[in-house]
Amino acid sequence: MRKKILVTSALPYANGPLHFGHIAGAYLPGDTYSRFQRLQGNDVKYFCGSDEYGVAITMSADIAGRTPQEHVDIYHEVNKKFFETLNFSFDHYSRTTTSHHKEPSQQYFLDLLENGYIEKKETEQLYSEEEKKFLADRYVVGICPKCQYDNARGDECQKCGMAYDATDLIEPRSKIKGTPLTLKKTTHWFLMLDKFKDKLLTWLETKNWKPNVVKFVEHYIEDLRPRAITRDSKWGIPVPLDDAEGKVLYVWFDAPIGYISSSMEWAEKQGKPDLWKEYWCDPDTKLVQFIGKDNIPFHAVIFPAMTMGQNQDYKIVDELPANEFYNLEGKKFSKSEGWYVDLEDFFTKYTPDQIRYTIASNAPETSDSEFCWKAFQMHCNAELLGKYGNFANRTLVFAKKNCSSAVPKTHTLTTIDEEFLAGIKNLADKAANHYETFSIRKASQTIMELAQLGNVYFDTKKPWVSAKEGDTQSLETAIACCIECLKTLAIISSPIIPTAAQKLWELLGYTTPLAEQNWNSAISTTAPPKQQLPQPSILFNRIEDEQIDAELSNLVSS
Ligand code: B3M
Ligand code: ZN
Repeated sequence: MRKKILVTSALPYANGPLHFGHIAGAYLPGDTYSRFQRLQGNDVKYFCGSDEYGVAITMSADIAGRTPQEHVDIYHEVNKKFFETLNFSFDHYSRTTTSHHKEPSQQYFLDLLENGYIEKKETEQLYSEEEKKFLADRYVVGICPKCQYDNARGDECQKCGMAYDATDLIEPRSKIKGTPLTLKKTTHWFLMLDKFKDKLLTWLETKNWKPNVVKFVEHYIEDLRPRAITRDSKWGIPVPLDDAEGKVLYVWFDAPIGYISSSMEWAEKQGKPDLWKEYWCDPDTKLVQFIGKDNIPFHAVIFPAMTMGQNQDYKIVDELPANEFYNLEGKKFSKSEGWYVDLEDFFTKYTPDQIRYTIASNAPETSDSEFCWKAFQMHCNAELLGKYGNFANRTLVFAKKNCSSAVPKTHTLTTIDEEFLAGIKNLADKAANHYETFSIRKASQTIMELAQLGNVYFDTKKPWVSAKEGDTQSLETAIACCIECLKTLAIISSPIIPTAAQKLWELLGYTTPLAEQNWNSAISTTAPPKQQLPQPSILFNRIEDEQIDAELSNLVSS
């Protein structure tokens, strides 16, 4: 039965270049899942977009000497280009400054206010006498109330992950000026999160999420408190009230609604402005949201609570496969500290499939992991080239020479042949289960298991000996079985390495796009004998030691 599946990946801030850590956390997992579910014949819509409000933007814009709009206009395009280069298959990539975003964001606020879940309060907020303005979030640094880290950010501690209000910091000071801050009365509107505690706990019990997510959420829900959801700023969605001059919605209030506004913009571009409702307002839709672990509170607690408290029948997240962090050679990616990989330079030498496969192979699904240049070389040379590419090349070159560049007939199957064909089917089913359960690390291992099964079968059958002995039937059967393996390899690898998989699909003589196939029928339909096989060509390049040595010395010297 065809299912409707809504997939989202966290909206990246439009305030600077993205890096491999972003790919590993929310984007490669979301893209592989979307590609897999499309192959399963499901009706998938994959939405994302740039997150363009909040202090992360205004601070970066200030430092760059730009207006916030000028700044996000630059980095929205940088984000889009990054994702296009990596072949992420969004149905739409929007931005929260789109005109579609204001109405649903203000509707959420007004509904929550009307339903008694937002309260106006006069409170004391942090004020900078020197800058003559209230400061919040990342404009503030101080001592973390939980782990005492002395340079903790104003919205969450980058050391222990605790999320809090800037007023919770000990000895708060201005991030820009370094000056101490005082408390001054101001009015803000608070989301009464504590009112959702029982509803959230009951809802959470219906989820079968990863232990790292459940543990974090249960702990977070224990201490739910009213949370300020407005800010003193000119940059953001205006608070839709007459007495809220100079106040905007807190970025984390409007950003998750960006998934909905992205789908609204998509629907309009389809010429069917209400089409988005068929996904967001259908209880049978499955909503799967891919994020990094630092976004768990907002996606597992705050946005679900907001949606419970407003009046539209929007879906609330069904699956939340949050990933841990992905580092670089043992340390966090940091452009400011020169500890990063320049992606412009990277893609002049390596391919998107090589980095997609490498990240999938040690994806941070249950614990932090990292990118290492030596491991990258191993994954590309020993696996992509040595197993996957080698099996494809030896089979297709042999077929060109001994089977007139066509898929040969299958004659009487021996036990080895039958076991091989059964093994192919078994590994395809394993791969499907891994994709279904968000385990792209295991899926990438299964892909290589299948490639290796093919290489071992080729070595065992020795078709080159059959050719010498004139045993055409054995030779043809062996190559026909190898082509079945390659066809299945193309299908099960396409969510992770779509470009190479499509190329292999074409090398097997197929002319319709692989992405439009149905997983089960493509795997169970034998390649037709006499199907013409194009000129074989290589699928992956080798990476030489000198290249990796240069990358490592470049990393150290930068
Ligand atoms: N932009 C935080 C981040 O980039 C934020 C995600 C929003 S998802 C609605 O990690
Ligand atoms: Zn801390």
